[in-house]
Amino acid sequence: MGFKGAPQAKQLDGSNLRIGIVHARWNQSIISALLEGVDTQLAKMGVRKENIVVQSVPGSFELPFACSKMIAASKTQTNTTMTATDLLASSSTNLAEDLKKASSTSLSTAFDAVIAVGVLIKGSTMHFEYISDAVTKGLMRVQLDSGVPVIFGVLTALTEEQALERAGISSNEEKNHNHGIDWASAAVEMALGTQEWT
Ligand code: DLZ
Repeated sequence: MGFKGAPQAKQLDGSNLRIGIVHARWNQSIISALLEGVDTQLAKMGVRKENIVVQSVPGSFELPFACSKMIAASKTQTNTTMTATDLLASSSTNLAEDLKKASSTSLSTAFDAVIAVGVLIKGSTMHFEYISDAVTKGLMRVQLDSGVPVIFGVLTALTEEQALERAGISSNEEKNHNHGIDWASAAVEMALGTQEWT
């Protein structure tokens, strides 16, 4: 029996995208499996390794702040591969041609999408409810405020077994599905979509 929950991934080309990943370190083995799912799917969709930046934070509660900082920092760096000095040193006598080349080699380092990955497992106190709510609202706010899609890669599981199933590593193979795959597809789709809308 195949997994029926996730919509079919579109055939999309992520080869020009830059993707940020921020993950929490709580429930590390589950996080690792989810990150593997993200990584495999990003590669399948053509996203290049050098265009993926991974950062970690202690727990899920820190994800919104970290995503916000990561996006803001990436927007302020614009890497121009041909500088004015390069232009002056250029042996070509055709300045117009050189200027055209310089602008076409300018590469933005801004992220096209960020994936926030965390695993929250319900305990015996209200901690789970408060953090789940804060993180969900925080990540939504970051994407609306920044204009950069932030993918909600946070499992909010009632039991550890549920989280293992959603990371594709439980002993019940029938129930296994790695949600990291869906998060990577969503990141590429949203990144390409927002490029088309502007
Ligand atoms: C404190 C805490 C607890 C109890 N459970 C989790 C969890 O299941 N998953 C997770 O990502 N983080 C957990 N944390 C840590 C908080 O997210 C946060 O890192 C701390 O409260 C410090 O702000």
